[in-house]
Amino acid sequence: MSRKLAALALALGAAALAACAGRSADSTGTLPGMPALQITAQLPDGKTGTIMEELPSEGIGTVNDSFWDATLGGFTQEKYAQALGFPPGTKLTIKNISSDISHTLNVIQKNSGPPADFPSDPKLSTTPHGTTIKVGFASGAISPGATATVTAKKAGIYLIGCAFHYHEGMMDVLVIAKGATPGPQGTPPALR
Ligand SMILES: [Cu+2]
Repeated sequence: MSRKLAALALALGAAALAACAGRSADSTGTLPGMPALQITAQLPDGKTGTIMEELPSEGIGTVNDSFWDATLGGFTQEKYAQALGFPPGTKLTIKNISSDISHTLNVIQKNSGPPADFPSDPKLSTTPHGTTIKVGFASGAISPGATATVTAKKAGIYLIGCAFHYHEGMMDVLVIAKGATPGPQGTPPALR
């Protein structure tokens, strides 16, 4: 891993700590809009990781992330929208927590650092492509409740999005770096 990336991973972790002092890396919670479904997110110090996704307007929301200078939404490791972070080697499960809307996870491009430079109209495939996190990876359509898997091998900063709902705010930053942790969560919808 480059020094720049290492510094970034630390900064990302520090931002998360500052926002949620005392919060442990692992969390179990009831997801917004789905009070009967309990989800446990296994975070970066384990060998597996979980990305949950849902249309921001369904409850997962968006977060105005000052570190990335971008509005991120639709993807999370915990309950609400947040920047994502995992160490290289993490096997990722992408779970669609929507009740009735299919989603995808596509890797759009790499980014050298903040700000997250999301393209205005990227080409996003709905056909599955690839098994590792790199530019061009496409999960294909993931039905409500279903999962797809991918392995995070190569360190880097990746911009991701949903092929169906990119223009409705399903875009996020995924950092693969040693020590990377998820960013602070967006505000719960009820408190906005
Ligand atoms: Cu979507």
